[in-house]
Amino acid sequence: MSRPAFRGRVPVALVIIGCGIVLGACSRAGASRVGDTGDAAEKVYVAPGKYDEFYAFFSGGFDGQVGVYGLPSGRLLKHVPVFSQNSENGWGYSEQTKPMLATSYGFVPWDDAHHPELSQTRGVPDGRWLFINGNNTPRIARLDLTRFETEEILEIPNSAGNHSSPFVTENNEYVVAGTRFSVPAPQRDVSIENYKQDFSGVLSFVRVDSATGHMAIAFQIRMPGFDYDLSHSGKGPSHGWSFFTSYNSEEGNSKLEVSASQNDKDYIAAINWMTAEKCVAQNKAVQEPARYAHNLIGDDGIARTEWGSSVKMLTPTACPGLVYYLPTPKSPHGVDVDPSGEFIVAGGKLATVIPVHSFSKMQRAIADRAFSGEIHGIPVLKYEATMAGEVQNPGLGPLHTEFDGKGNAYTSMFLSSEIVKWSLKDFKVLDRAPTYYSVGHLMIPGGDSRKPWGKYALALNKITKDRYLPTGPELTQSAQLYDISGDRMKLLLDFPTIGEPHYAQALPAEMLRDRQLKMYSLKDNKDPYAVKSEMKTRVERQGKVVHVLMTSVRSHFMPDKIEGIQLGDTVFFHLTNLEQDWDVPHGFAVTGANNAELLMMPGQTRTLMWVPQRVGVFPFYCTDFCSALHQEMQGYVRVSPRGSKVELIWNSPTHKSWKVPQLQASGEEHEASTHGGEAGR
Ligand code: K7E
Ligand code: CUA
Repeated sequence: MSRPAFRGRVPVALVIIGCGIVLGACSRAGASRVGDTGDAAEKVYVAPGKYDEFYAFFSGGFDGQVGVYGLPSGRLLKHVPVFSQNSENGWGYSEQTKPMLATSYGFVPWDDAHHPELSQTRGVPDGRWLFINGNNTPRIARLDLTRFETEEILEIPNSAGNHSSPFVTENNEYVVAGTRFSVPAPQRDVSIENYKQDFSGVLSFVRVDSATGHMAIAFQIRMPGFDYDLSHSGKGPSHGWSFFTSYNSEEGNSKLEVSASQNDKDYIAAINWMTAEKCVAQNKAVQEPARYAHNLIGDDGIARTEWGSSVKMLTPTACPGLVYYLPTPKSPHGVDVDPSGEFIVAGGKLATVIPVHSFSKMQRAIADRAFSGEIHGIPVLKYEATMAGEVQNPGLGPLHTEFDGKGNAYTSMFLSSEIVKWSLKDFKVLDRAPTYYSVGHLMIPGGDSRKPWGKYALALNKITKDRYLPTGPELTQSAQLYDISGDRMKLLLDFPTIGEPHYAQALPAEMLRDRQLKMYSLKDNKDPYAVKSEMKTRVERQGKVVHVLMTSVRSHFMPDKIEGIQLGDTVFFHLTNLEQDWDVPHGFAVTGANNAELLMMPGQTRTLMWVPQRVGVFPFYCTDFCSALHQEMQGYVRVSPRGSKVELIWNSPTHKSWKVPQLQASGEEHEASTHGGEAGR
């Protein structure tokens, strides 16, 4: 077995100032091997009116969303809101979508999204769904890829920093969720000094319904109080296993840059989820109370929250064979399984080699009980017993590895700012290409699946300075596209990204292109406040709540004059877009609204809550340029003092006279919420 040439610790100081060093080293003069420019331009040029070859899905990092880009052009196709409110289309502001952001902590309109993962069939992306983790308030979201919309968000209890997530198994049996920060689980009032006794690291397995995609927490595993950083699931022969890196096996609770960098090795936790299923079936899991939100958009287009009340908790000692620890040098970050399912590659960010574990050797080591000890009852396999080899002198700061399906691996090197290509045959470095700068994840289309499409590698960079026109202190993040079809990598393109892309996924455009929904069917619109013709538009008062059932069609709203609103009222504008044509949304905004605009897709109903602040007459208008008479698409709402005698009137076709009595004068006070969900208030 190969031995590392240098096994000393990378000084912590180097990590901290690494970017500085790297930036110094990577002067612009070093902008090496940009194909030749003409050649590179041709490879990324997608002529006007032509389509890109791949859809690529980037996490937005601290922007909480998903960015969809075309490759190879790098053109932004869509910004899909997930965990963060989006003023552009009212996501998280409209009454129909507010419940999507419900959590056990209340309404949480932001998160830090790191890892998009395409659903898979037999280990290959199938183009059905995209999963993505919310790190800060632990959640997993599922996007529907016929609409490019978030359809479901599941909160993960007992977790704190849902970082090693979602990482699907071969047939979406599970998406996983490992806690980055260990915490008292369940939460309780203990001293931080009691970390070693009272903190644990919970790993969650979330079942995905194969027909609907609906998620449900199947079981959780209570682990030692390490930081569980990243994950990937087995494939082929290793199907049935999921692998999680951990750092801080020192179980430090402060100043981790030092306290968690003591041990020469940390661990990959190898979880046999098929064994877990057996243990759960044998009632070896303990039902523990846990409150968590499960938010799902229904057939009627309205999000509702259901509350989970318990989880099935497994402990490794109660379920022998469930977990093994694989010692892995130096605070590993990424863990990536090659297309064959045999090699488990770790990115030891402080390590000087890239360690590669062998799944078949791991199986043998388990059978031979080649253990070097145990931690809280979890057997630790001997390092040598599972090692397939180490990639020597790869560079500094290995983080993540992807594969091209042709026997090569590509590892991102954060500190030395490069992508390193190496062979899965002999673990020899074959090529290296600089990145500008400080690459985090990298992505090859299908590169974490059984059948990578290869062709391109994408570097997702942390630092951009000097690559684009400067924009003050805050700079965009950046991606770089490399051609990997030949022996040597060639940089083709730089392009800025929205938010901080941590990971990304991509698949051939033809898998999604012709399956896109073009509009919602007006006929099938089940929103209780939908009006499907202008004849049915109306205004209803229920106590201090006023419902405006309004339509939009090129180029007017119906009604477009409303009087009889009073200060102290809460007004719900329910806008149904009557259009049945592709790419004709209408927008709706009203003066002083404290939330956002609405954007109604054709056939869709969206609801905006408006609490008038002062007496007067206020305009509303369409915000999306929809026709030559878009600027004419406007109206007025009159607000009178509380107790005013002004009658509730509006100008729908059936009520043209302005002398219309109230439709429903129930006089009852109703709660100021129209659509389900606690967060919708
Ligand atoms: Cu390496 Cu959150 Cu996957 Cu960023 S993580 S780089
Ligand atoms: Cu409708 Cu502009």
